[in-house]
Amino acid sequence: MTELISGAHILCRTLAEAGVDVLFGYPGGAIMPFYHALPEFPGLRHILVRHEQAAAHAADGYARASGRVGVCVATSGPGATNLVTGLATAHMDSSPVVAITGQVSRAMIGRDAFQETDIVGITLPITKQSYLVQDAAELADVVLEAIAVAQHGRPGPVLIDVPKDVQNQKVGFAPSVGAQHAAPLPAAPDDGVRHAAALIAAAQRPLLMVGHGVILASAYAEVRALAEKTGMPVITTLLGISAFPEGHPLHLGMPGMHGEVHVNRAIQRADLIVGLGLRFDDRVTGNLAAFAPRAQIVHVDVDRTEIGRNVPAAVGIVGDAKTVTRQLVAATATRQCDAWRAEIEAGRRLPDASFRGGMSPEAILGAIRDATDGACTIVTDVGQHQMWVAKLFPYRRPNTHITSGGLGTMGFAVPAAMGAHVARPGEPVWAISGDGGFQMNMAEMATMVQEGLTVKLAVFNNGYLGMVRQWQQFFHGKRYSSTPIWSPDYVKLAAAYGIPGYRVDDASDLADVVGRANAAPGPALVEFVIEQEANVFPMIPPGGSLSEPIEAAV
Ligand SMILES: Cc1ncc(C[n+]2csc(CCOP(=O)(O)OP(=O)(O)O)c2C)c(N)n1
Repeated sequence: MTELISGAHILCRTLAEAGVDVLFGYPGGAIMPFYHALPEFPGLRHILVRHEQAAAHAADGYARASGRVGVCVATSGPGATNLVTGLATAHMDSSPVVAITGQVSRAMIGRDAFQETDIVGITLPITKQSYLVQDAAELADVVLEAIAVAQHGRPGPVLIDVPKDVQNQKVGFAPSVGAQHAAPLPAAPDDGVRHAAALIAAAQRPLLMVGHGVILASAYAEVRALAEKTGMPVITTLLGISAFPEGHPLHLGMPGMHGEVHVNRAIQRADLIVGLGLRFDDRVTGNLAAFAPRAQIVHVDVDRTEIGRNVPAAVGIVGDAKTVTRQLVAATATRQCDAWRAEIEAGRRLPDASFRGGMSPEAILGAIRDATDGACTIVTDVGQHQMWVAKLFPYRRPNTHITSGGLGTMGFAVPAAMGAHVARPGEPVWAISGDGGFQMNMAEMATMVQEGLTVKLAVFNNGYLGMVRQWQQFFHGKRYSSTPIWSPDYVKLAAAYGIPGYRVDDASDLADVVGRANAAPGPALVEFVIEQEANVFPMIPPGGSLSEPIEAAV
């Protein structure tokens, strides 16, 4: 039966009926009708953040941890523009986020009205799709389509801009949940799979390179089966970390700018690289002209436009990682690569975190692993600590490493960890940040307290914007221009928010303090005082080839 309800009610109702149960947002003038309707939908939990950027990152973290769409809400103008960094982050990392923004009323659009911004125009290049909804009668279909588009194929963010008068407009509403908007994914062509299987059978030095697409498609078992059937050593990109068990004998580690030397050397010697769900971006390849000079490349990606974009593919297969890998497992003959593995292993060294003992990254991350029994989700920020975590944390379960890979967004960890916690309320979630990135979104501690979000906050305090300082050390003659950074007293800061805060500057306290912080009932903050000028090694200079790592302090 058709009933007369407002656009705001249609929005809430359609979200709830589509299975959305949490929104991260912040109100304001142009979105007030939506917020007026919201309390009538108790199934929609609203989490009030302290900055809209955090709403977008939290929705992104929720999406990555849950495999479902993450939703954020903001008002027009500054509210909407504050979402932009979060949407760009989600776009670069293929995360299904739906953003709902208020817009000035239709009659005011184009008049430089108060808090008017063309957010559809601004976000066009960083969303899969953006809608300006001009009629409330279209809202239900737009919301359902947006949710489908965000998740379909290669996931990504979608924006729905709703003028205030459209939120107030009353129209007849007939629920249409269940409508199918997404076209089916293309089936992987058999000849591509057969060709790839033939290349795998013939290769002397094959590698399997695993990216975010494997996590997005939950293709863990399939990838493991392919690796074990063929003996191909496995490399996991930054966003592919936790897609393959760390301790598995076939696992090599991370490639690229801060990848281990034996991993990059294997790439340079390989005669075949089977890339599953990755972009071959510049942080992975280094100088493209010198990348994997002997390798043919099989590139599997759900996004047709990625194939051949950065590296030429001998075989390109369009399809999701789970389907295609399953087909590859069926098509490949059993083989092993013992000689090749022995050649790689001969060059393997321990990951070099540039200093040992004391307050080393290994010791800190080991304490977090021990306190959580390894059963935690780690969300990292951007910088040196991010690379240390990527290289050193022993991930045991799939999809337990969340980071901003493509955009490299400082400030991501704290709010994204809030979203991850909402998606996984029963397990520890640790946000690991540097002193720079933490200060970008530390106001979200208030959100955690108000909303009861149990996120553990680790701050690696080296007194610098460490990764930039490291570049200055190597490429700018040690001119530390604007990279020393002052911090507040984090223990007092935590106290001001009413949460436990700890400072550790002696490794002998690590186990005790991290254990207490992890066991505390709500959020807790631990500041780790680390060596100021530690570096992340090895390092490929920007634009350099994977064959030319800087391996130690100079
Ligand atoms: C929003 C944003 N601004 C600037 C940068 C450039 N950047 C990359 S790493 C980095 C330093 C990070 O310092 P910190 O958070 O203290 O972490 P550390 O590297 O010391 O572990 C900067 C400034 C960025 N990635 N993101």
